Amino acid sequence: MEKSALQIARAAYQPKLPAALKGAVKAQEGAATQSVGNQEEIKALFPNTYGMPVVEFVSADSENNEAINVGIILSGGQAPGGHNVISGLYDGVKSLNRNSKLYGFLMGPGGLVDHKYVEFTDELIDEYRNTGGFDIIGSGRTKLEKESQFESGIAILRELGIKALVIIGGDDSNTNACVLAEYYAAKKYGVQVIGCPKTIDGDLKNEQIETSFGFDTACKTYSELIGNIQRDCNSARKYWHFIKLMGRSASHIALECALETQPNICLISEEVEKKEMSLDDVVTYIARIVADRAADGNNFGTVLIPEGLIEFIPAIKKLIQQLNEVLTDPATGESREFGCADEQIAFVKGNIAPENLAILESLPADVARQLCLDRDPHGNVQVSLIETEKLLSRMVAGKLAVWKQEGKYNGKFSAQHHFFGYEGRCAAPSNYDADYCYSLGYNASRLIANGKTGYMSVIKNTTAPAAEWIAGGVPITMMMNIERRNGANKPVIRKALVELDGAPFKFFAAHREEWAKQTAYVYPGPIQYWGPTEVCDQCTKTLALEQAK
Ligand code: FBP
Repeated sequence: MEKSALQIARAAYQPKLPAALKGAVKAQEGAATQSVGNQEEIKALFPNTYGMPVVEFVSADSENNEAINVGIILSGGQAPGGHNVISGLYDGVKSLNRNSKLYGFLMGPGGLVDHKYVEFTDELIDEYRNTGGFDIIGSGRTKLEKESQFESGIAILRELGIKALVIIGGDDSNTNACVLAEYYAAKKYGVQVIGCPKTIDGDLKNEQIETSFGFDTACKTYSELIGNIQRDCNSARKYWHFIKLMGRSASHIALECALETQPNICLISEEVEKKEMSLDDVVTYIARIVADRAADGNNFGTVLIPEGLIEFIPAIKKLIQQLNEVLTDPATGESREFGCADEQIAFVKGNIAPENLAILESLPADVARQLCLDRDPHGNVQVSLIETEKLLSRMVAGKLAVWKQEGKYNGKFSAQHHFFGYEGRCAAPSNYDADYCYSLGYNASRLIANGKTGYMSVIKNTTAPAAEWIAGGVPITMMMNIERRNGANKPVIRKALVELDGAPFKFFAAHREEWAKQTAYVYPGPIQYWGPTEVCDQCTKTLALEQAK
C-alpha cells in the first residue's frame, strides 16, 4: 500500500501506555457490583456474570505468560483508533508470550458466525499502526443475539484454539458481548468475552468509562471543518450555515463541537425534550437569533444540529415509539417484512393512533417517509438519513418571510447545508485516541490473562498524562438496565445522553447568548501530532470539564 510522508512518519509513533501496564501486572479486585437499574431482573438474566468486582491492574513481580489465542471483532460504525486497539492487543498478547496468536473476524460479528477470519502478523499490524478506519478487518452491524450464532461462533473459536474474544463496539455491541459472555460461561465453553468502548457518538460512558474512543478525534475533525466554515462565513457575510452532526440520539458531538468553535446556535436534543419544545418552538428559537443578528447587520451565522434532534421533540418521540412497536412482528420480535417501501408506509399509517398519524402527516414528506422505513439491526431509527438541517432552514425561511410581512424582520436569509459524520469516523487518531486505544487493547490482553469474562476494558484518569492513567476492567452487567426495544423489554447498556446539569452543558448554556449575538467564532485548525503538548495532547473540552475537580 503506498503511503504519504505523514503516514510513514505517523506509523513510527509509539503510543503511550499507563505506567501500570509496563511490565507484569496483577488484578486488584474491588467490591461486588450491581447493575445501574432493574437489579433483580439483570441478575436473573446474567447469573454467571452479574455482581463481579471492578478490577484495577497494579504492578506485580510476575504474571501468567502462557501463550493464548485471541479473536477480535470490530462492530458497528467506524471510530478513529480501532486499529490501535488491535495493535495494542496484538502487542499485549505477544508480550505475554511470543507464541500467542491474534485472529481478526472479518466484516464485523458476521465474520464469527460465518467463520471468516484472518491471522494477524507483524507485517499486517505494522501496516495499520496509528491509522484511522476499520479496514484492517472491516466492520459490520450484524446483531449477535441468537443461540445459533453463538454456537456457530464456538465452533470456529474451538477450531482456532481461541480462549478469548474481544468485541470492539458501542452500547448495543457491548450489550451483545455481555449476552455472549454469559452464554459461554453458562455452557462452560471456556471462552472469555471482553468488550471495548467504541463510538464517535460519545454515548457509551458512565462512572467507570470516561469516554468512548473515537469521540476525541471525530469531534476535533468536525470542529476543524466547522471552524473553516465559520471563517468563510465571517469573510463573505452572506450565508447561514446549517450543520448537522452525527451522534445518533445523544448530542455529545454537537455540544463538544460548540465548545470548540463557539457557533451562533447549537441545539441540544436533550434540552429540547426537557423543555418540551415543539418543532415550531425550535424553528422560532433559530429565527429569533437570525432576526436579532440581522438587526445588527449580520446576515450570516452558524447553526449546529445534532442528528437525533427529531427523536427528542416530544410529539415526534411518541410517534417513533409507536412506529417501533408496529414495525415489529410480535410473534418473532423481528422487524416485519414488507414487499416495498410504499407497502410499509401504508401499513404504518393504518396501524398508528390518530394523534400520531396527524403528527406524521404534518411532517415534510421526506422526513415522514424516513421515519416509517427500516431501523438498523439494533432497532434504531436511521437518523443520519433524515435531512434535519434542510428541514429546519426551510422552516426558518418560512417564519422569517412571515415576520418580514409583519414588519418584524428586515434582513436577508440565505442558507447552506452540511452534514458531518462520515468525514470524521475514519480520521487518523489524535494522540489522545492513539494512546487511549492502544492502552485499551493492551489492557484487554491483561484482562484475558487474568481469566476475566463479561468485562469491558477500561482506562481511567485520562485527563492526566498517560503514565498516570489507570487500567482495569468493569463488569458489563454493571452498566445494564431493562429498556423497551423493538416492542419488547430487553437488558441493555444504559446510553449516556447529555446531562443538563453536567459541566459541559452548563458551560455552553452560560455562553450561548453571547455567542449568538456576537461573532465569537473559534477556529481550532487541524489535529496536530508533533509540537507543544497543549496543542497536541489535549482531550476534548467535554472530558476536561467533566473531570475538572
Ligand atoms: P456506532 O453507534 O455503531 O458507533 O455508530 C455511530 C454512527 O456514526 C452514528 O453517529 C450514526 O448515526 C451511525 O453510525 C450511522 O450508521 P451507518 O454507518 O450505518 O450509516
